[in-house]
Amino acid sequence: LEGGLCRKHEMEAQGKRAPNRSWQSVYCVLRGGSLSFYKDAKSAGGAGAPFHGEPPASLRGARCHPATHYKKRKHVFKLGLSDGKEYLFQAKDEAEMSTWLRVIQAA
Ligand code: I3P
Repeated sequence: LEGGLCRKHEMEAQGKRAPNRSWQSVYCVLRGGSLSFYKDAKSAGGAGAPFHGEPPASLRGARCHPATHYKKRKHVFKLGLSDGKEYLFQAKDEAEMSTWLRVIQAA
């Protein structure tokens, strides 16, 4: 699965807030149990560099569920990685959010 989502980086590690907390558009690619981030579809397709040089996020042991506590935007889900990183993602609608949740939870 791949596609554009809005992303907010919440936690850098357990108990450590992420320094850059603004919402950003990222192009997400889920393959081989890892989630990779790119600036856009073009850089994801070619030999493009990952978004801000970020290494792929391993989904092993990750938790992913709707961010029911987050009221500022709709269709937001939360991804918590086993290393303590946490992200919020905003999909364009409920259907898109469900697809990402299902696929991430199955990864
Ligand atoms: C952040 C930006 C985010 C906001 C975040 C701010 O500032 O306004 O939209 O999150 O609040 O720190 P900046 O763009 O200067 O990085 P919300 O949209 O969720 O409020 P936070 O630090 O309370 O997460």
